[in-house]
Amino acid sequence: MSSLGADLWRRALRVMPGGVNSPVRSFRSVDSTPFFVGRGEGPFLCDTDGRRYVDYVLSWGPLILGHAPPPVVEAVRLQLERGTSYGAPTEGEVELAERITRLMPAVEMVRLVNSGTEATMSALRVARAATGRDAVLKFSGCYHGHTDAFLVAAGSGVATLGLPDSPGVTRGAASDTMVVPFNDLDAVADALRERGDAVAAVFVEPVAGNAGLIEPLPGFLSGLRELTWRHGALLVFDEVMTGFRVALGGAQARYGVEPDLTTLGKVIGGGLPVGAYGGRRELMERVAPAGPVYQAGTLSGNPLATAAGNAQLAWLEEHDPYAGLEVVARRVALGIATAIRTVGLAAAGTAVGSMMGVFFRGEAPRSFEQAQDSDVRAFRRFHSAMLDRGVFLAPSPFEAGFVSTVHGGAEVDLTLAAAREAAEHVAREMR
Ligand code: KE4
Repeated sequence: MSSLGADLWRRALRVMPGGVNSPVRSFRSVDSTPFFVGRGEGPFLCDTDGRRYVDYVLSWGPLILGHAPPPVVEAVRLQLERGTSYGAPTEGEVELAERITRLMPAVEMVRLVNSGTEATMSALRVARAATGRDAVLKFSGCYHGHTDAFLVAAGSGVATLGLPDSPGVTRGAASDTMVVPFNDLDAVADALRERGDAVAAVFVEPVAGNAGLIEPLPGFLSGLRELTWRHGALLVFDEVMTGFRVALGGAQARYGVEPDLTTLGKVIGGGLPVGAYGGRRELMERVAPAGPVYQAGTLSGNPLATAAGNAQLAWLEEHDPYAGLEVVARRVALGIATAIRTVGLAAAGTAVGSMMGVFFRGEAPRSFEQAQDSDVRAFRRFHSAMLDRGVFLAPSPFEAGFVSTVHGGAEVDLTLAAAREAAEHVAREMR
């Protein structure tokens, strides 16, 4: 690490937990220490030492147009000169809400918040209020932000209640959460058969992006729709990551399954803090001040964030770049996997829209449990070797990667050349 980077890291560790403001940035999952970013340019990140990386993290999803895209920069610049926040209604909020509800018909009404965590926390509150039920079912490996109800590990047995997955989460908070494996409809049916009358909602990442990248099996999402209808539970698609990443209308458009509630974030903020939750009008009209379900936020829908989000979504709506994005994501993921297999290591690549995943295992996993059965040691070495060759992959084996509209042929060629060298380096190290 550069002397400036090393100095910044020493200072950061003294004043911030783990030196970061979000754990995954710490590079602990790859036994390393992070570089410090000086600037982002298109598909690149530049660190404080001037090194440049092809960036496949893209701020964990928001930057589908790459870093500092002109439409977003211009929109934020213009707004900045008119002020940063008012705490009063603005045209930008109406425009963003109309755009979201136009592009996602299942979202008839939407509330803007400041993060994905706020979105899922609030959607759960609406679901509990609407059904009068307390329990929630989620899937292992799916992440819905850090609200207590979702920081829960699977209990033993299908329908036994969850266990706190973090100190500070009470047994009471965890006890209403059930956890079953992703893509396992039988486990969902069993859980709902046993406790269905208590379940307010089933929360799912329609494409799991927090376990690497795991696609839904054919019929899984439609099966969830059928089972939740049958048991009177709401179906909530957490599209904080997949929203406007896997298709213009999100995973619900791609797979043709309409949830009752949808949560959003990342892309809809263009890199500024925005989350959102929305769905059927009769559900959302329960939210204060229209209804009794309380939720509020000082900076919710703030003009800078809505300016960025509107500019980014407007570009996506005009150009609909998803077919091309999937070609690039597939070329990168499968190309990296091929490079790794060429040196005799097991690897599988996956891509859905502009999201991708590479696993150090023979086949693409169908569940988090299968994803965990991969060579994490090899992944760590590969991540470091790719960084040394100017390619920044997510610093965890259980995160999705992202491409943008400005990841061009030159960047992909550089990435795959680096992957071939990095794979040989790892193979030598592991002999
Ligand atoms: P935020 O509170 O971080 O804005 O969103 C939480 C969230 C909710 N739902 C899904 C499907 C998500 O992927 C996320 C956040 N994603 C992580 C990346 N795995 C954010 C990165 C981080 O935690 O720093």
